[in-house]
Amino acid sequence: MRTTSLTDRLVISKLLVANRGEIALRVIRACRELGIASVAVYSDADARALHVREADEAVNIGPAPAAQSYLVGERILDAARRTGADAVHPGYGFLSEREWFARAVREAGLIWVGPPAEAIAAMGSKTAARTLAVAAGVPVVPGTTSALRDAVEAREVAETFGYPVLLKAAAGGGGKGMRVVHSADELHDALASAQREALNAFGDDAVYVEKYIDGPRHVEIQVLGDTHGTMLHLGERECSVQRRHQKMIEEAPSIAVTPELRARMGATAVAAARAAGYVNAGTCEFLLDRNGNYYFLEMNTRIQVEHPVTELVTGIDLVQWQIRIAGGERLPFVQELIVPRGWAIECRITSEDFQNGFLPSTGRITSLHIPSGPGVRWDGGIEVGSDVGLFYDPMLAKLIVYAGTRDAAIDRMHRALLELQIEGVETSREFHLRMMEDAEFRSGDITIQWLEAKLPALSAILPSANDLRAAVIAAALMAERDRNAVRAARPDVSTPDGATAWHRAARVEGLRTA
Ligand code: MV4
Repeated sequence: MRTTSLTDRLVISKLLVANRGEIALRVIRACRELGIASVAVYSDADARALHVREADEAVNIGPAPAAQSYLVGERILDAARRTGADAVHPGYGFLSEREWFARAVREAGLIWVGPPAEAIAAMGSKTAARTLAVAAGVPVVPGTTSALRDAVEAREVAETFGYPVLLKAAAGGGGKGMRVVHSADELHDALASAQREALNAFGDDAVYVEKYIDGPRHVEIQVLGDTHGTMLHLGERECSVQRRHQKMIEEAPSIAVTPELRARMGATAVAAARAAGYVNAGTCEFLLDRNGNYYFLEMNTRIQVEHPVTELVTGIDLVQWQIRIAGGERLPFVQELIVPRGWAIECRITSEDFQNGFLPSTGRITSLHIPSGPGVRWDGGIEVGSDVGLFYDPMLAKLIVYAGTRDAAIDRMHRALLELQIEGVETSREFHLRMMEDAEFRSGDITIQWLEAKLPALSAILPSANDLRAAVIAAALMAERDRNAVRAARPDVSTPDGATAWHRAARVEGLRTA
């Protein structure tokens, strides 16, 4: 029984979580801490999933394909009506950034735990977002704010900004429909293919031009705004370590951001959010170049995968505050007192086979050891027996660590990754171990292009399966020899059994035992 009075004033008493996996669990945990009942929704493939069992109630919303379940707004609203939920949290992905769904939730008389539909719309179009940013005095990459009419106009615009330029889809995001153009003679074909890709991906062929920024970092600012006019920023996340527009490792703070730059970028993000009429948690993405110039790219109008690193360095529970804000509460924080403390790193643990070019891996989790100990957080959606298929995103869990300094956080992540054991599917664990051992990653001197250039060397240093087997056998033999020597000299001392000796020997040899 809860006895605190603080949360008893919450206007939300039952919240439906319109998502699955680790983020559904994250939201359910926040609900439980706030004394709010939770409703899970699930597809046929997720009938036995963790988020279903952890929620107070659960409703089946259809077959495994997301297009027939997690993406069907009507099914989710039905589930809310049937269970008497009074609020909906969309998590990330799925329906989280669909303006029509935010509107439908509101029109059904439910509380939407997210930004106003109008703010989602304002930031959904990249050209509209650029126009809005320019009007608010927010620095954007030099370029156009409206779609190109044809290749002739594209050439004129490119001439004014100078090559290389980048063609981008107005409806885009995530790199689809993007083309780098180095000279005028590439422009015509690049424009045609960018338009074709944009039409295919977004049903809209509008493409615009930006000056191409070479070798920047991806730094994003978390914002949090309430319905009473308070808009705060919670500092930055460094997200430059990504592959094919998928982030792999995120940190807070960024090694490239000084307190002075943080204050300026934070004020910029707050200005962009205010201009969009933003409320709730959101993120402004920036490119940060080598000279400390930063450019607003886009705003993500949802809670993001990497939100935990910000939670750890600020001590502010973003998901709880999303819910409290949706319920009309005031943010009780003062901007000047939100200062990042220590260092947090997140590794995305995916069911992708690092040693086979990150090929998606499927199967049933047969064994799972979750890291713990000082400064370790596991935001996961799997357990032994979980089936990992191809219907949904391959992210199984996020391993997040917190320590006093960046070096200590990297050491801690390395230790936590060594503890992590997952059997049944191939995972990205080995990739992350190699990253934590990499001198360039540790130096922090990286850009958004760094990882893809690094990957061949990172994979190459892996010994072959046969070499590993031979080394493990050698290590086990050495362990057995040592054990016998100890036994002979000290019959009174207990010696480790074979498995323990093997484990220790492998560790001494620097081998991973799974
Ligand atoms: C850019 C850029 C360089 N110059 N814009 C990629 C996805 C979309 N959010 C914007 N992106 C970029 N826009 C200009 N003018 C480079 C990227 C980019 C990128 C940005 C953030 C994180 C990873 C990236 C990987 C490749 C390219």
